Amino acid sequence: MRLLKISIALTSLTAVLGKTVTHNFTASWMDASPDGHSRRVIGINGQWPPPTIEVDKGDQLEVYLKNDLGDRNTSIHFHGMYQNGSNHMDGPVHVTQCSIAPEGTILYNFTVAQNGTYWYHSHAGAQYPDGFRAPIIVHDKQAYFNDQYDEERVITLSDWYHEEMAVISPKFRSMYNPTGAEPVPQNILFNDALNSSINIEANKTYLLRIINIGAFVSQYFWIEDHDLTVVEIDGVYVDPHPTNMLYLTSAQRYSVLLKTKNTTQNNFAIGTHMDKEMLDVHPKDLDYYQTNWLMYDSKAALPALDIKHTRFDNALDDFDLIPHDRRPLYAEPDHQIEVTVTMDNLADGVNYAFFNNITYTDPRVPTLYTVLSAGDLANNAQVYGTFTHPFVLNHLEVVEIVLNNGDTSSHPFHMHGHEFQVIKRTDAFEDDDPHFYDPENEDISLYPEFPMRRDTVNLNANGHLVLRFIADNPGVWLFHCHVEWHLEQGLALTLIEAPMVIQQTVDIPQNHYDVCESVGELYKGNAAGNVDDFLNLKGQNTQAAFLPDGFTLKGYIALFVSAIVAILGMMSVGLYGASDLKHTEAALVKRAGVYEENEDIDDEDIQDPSTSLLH
Ligand SMILES: [Cu+2]
Repeated sequence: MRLLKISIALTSLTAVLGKTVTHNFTASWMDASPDGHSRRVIGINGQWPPPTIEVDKGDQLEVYLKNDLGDRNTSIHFHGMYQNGSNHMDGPVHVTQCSIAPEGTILYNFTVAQNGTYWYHSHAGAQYPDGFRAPIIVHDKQAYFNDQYDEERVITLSDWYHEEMAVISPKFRSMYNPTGAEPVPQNILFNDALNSSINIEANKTYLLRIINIGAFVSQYFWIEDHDLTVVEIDGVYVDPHPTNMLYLTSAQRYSVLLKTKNTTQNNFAIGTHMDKEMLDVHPKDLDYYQTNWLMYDSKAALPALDIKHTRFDNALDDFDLIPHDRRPLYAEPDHQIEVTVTMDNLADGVNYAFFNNITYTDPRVPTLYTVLSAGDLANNAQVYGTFTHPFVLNHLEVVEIVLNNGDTSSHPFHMHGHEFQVIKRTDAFEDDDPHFYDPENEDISLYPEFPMRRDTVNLNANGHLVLRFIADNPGVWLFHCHVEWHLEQGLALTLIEAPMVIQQTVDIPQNHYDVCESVGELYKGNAAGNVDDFLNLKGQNTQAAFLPDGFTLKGYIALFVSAIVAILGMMSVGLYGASDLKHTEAALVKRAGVYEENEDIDDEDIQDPSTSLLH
């Protein structure tokens, strides 16, 4: 009897706590040809596409990642997982962990206390577009739409390049690409193939989980002659919302209910279309559309897409969605962070991306490890360095982020560790008419009563966004553009949320420190690796020097072009660059507009511009 009681108790405990799901992942190079062109990709356990992770809400997920890539470091980020109490399992290198060197193994181990559609991807330099990305599905027996569908299907959308990132990225971030034109993908894939089919039966309802696991372009998604009902975005359940077309930026997810036809002898085209507005150049031989099929009958014809009658201007606006939990607008903010996105050239000729003049540059010590080694100084943003662009948040305060877009392109912004309320989003505007946030004329009565929440949101060209969240998840969280090219250009900042609580709740396993030891990266000290004086940032990684005042992008390009055609011009660029590199770290810090009072930085501290986003 007693044994039975213990057994019942253990069973119910497991039901509450969830089971443990363990994956042993070995990342290695292999060949694949998803679009007919064979290339080297990063597979997991000799499999590409990498396996989908499936868990139930409440499960413990353990992923052992062994790096068998041989020629580079790696890591995994579990996109959309809040990692409450497990900040060190978040994955971005130099933010919450060191890079995993070849032959190294790390254990990611955390409780999945949320539900919905997610994905995992490498977060070590520009690496996931080489194929290291796949879905994570968190099943939830309590989902409000659980009894409204018969079966589910997972659909991934992705742009695809024929060359490896290690080949494309250096060419992209180079003085020979002064406008920062993003590499144009060769294809868009659907479930990592071309012309795929989703097999379904008539007179049923399906839950489609659609994920854009791509690196760059946003995509439109629609199924001809079928309606979609949105029920989830980025893990947040929303009230049922009918639409016939979705627009997914990189990293966004939608779950939709699809009611199939009662009877039909036909198959239907599923269209995907890359957002051409995001491309700086439009190659003539690029296929901007892909045709896939909703397959009712494998013997029936496969119809072509009817592009002529397809309208893209009525794709779903996610701002209109209402979270099913009806969480009201958060209170007026305790802490407002306003940043403006710009793209510009620095003195090395490379085109960078900035929040308020700062382009993210990796610290020498992962920011989380600085929190854990800084004692009381962890509350002082200065210890995290200038170029991680740190903001220290107080525990449980309401934080508002205002994002102005001073760029001519849209950008999908992702916050680690949180979903945020999107309380305002302007349309896109022309270059000569940017619409930035104006506190004097802000009409807060227009903010939604129940704002939509998600973890990745699109910022329109030359417009602005206002986001709110509650700082209830102590940790170090990166906030960045999810266009991998723009992250490479430094479009990121660091939120250090409740550092004193992090010190009390996060316990780094020895395995993670061993990873640092074997790769030779620091795991104690401030952003410069200084362990004796945390306010002394001497030796921190810095961004490249600014161009001289009055030196515009147009001026730079003109000089660049003239330099190509004249040896003399080339020499002048060299001289300009050489003279400008004499800009000191102190001058850079001052120009960036922060910590001007830091007297510990002196004029001799000249550092090479960091290229450390590539690992
Ligand atoms: Cu971007």
